[in-house]
Amino acid sequence: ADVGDGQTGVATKTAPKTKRPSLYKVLMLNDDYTPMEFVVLCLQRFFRMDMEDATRVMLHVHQKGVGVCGVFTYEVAETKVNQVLDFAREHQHPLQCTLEKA
Ligand code: TYC
Repeated sequence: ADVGDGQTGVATKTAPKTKRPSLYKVLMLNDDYTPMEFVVLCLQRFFRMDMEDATRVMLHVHQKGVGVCGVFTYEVAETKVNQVLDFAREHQHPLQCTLEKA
């Protein structure tokens, strides 16, 4: 087929490529000093969990050492990590949070 670009031949179709963004887990880390209620508050405030889910995740981290708060695109995950770290620092708690490729 003449495709109008000065070339002739068999017309081929290229499927429109949509690239899905990589996803990242936000992990909460246990420590001996941050109050349980403060961790629950962080999970409610920055990860939009209700009291029940926030308590379940906090207890999981408390018992296992680490837990997943959610899975997000890089930019969103990074923002949430920084929100938790800033809020913890502000309240002088050693709470740590990080991201990891899903
Ligand atoms: N281990 C803390 C305590 O006993 C509670 C805690 C839970 C701290 C989860 C951090 O990510 C954390 N007060």
